[in-house]
Amino acid sequence: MRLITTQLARKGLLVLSRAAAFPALLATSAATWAAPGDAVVDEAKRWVVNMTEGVTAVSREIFDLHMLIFWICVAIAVVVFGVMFWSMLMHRKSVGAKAASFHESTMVEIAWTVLPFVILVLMAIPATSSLIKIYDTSEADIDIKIVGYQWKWQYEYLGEDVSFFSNLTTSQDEIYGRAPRGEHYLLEVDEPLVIPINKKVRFLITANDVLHAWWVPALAVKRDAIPGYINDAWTIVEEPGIYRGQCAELCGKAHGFMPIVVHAMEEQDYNDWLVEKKKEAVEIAKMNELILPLDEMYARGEEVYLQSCAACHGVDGKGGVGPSMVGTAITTGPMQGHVDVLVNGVQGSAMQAFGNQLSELDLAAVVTYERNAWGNNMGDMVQAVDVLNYKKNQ
Ligand code: HEC
Ligand SMILES: [Cu+2]
Repeated sequence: MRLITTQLARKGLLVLSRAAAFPALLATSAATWAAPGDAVVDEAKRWVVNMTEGVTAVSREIFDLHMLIFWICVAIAVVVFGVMFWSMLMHRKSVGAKAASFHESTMVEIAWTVLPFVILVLMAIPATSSLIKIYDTSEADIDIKIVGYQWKWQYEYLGEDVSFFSNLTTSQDEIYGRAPRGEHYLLEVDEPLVIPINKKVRFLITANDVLHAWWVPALAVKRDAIPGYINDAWTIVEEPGIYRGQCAELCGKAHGFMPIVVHAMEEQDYNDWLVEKKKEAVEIAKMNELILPLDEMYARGEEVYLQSCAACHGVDGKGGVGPSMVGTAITTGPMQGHVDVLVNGVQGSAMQAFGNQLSELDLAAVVTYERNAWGNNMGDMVQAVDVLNYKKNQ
């Protein structure tokens, strides 16, 4: 208890001393957010309490609207509290003030109904004009479908045959305090969403399992991802840079582990990236035709396992959110059943269908790994072509 009190006191002092430097901090914040690229978290920014300005026309407009309303509130507060304190001071008993004894002033009643009404209508005018802009998703140059999963995002470039998953890359060691935290702790992914600058990008946002929300503050985009329903949003980023965000709807155990990274680049770089991505897809298709020896499948499977499965089944296969993988009827039983769990998931459980999330090669590798790791020692393996055939024949 004493510890908590002293800690609270210390924290309070810190906040007070920081608050004294508040105006200076506001100025630094504007500078950091205006800078393109990946802003380093500096101590000054950590303590900024105002909203951030963002990097798009819409985000700046929202910021200006926020400031406008803020100053209107300040003005109202000054007037109301001013009158209140002035009356208390000038009409106190010790200077002999006598209370007035009137009842029901029609003038006052009308004034305090009409005045707030007028103020609200005045505030609604700029707010509505901003909202209309935010919701105008027409005439987009690029359409990207975003799907929320427990717990990752999938990005699909419509009409381009490019689709991939974006997974958290912060290591388990950092999360459990066994290694120092990196600069982008819990805000880093293996494959960021890539978009070109100065193009209108429309996002079609939905979810595969439960509610999620796609939120990137710097772009002022925050939209719910709802299973069976598509929400849209848009952005035009003006400066190349890396912008980070998070899922903003409580979506289960690893809600804090599905960050968003948007990499905005020059149009030429974006086009090159797209070409590269399409080549990759062709290569993956080729890889699926390979027949690999057991040790290579095992090594590949271990990588896939650590990336996609360990969060639920444990690094050592002993379980967590999901059951243990050691010596179970599935992992040491018939191959067919094992492949089926991976491809189709287990209905109504956290075990999702990985059939369209992992390549056939990766599916085969992870099954091979599970059957041979942690003392399961089955000695058998599956090849990509087997998984492909299984999918075709089911
Ligand atoms: C979001 C958490 C989660 C992730 C990620 C996950 N699983 Fe599962 N898994 C589960 C749960 C929960 C079950 C138990 C399902 C049931 O039977 O109700 C399960 C069941 C299984 C089973 C069958 C268990 C048995 O009885 O032997 C296998 C095999 C399996 N998972 C493999 C994998 C592999 C391989 C991956 C990675 C590609 C993976 N899982 C990723 C949660 C997860
Ligand atoms: Cu989520």
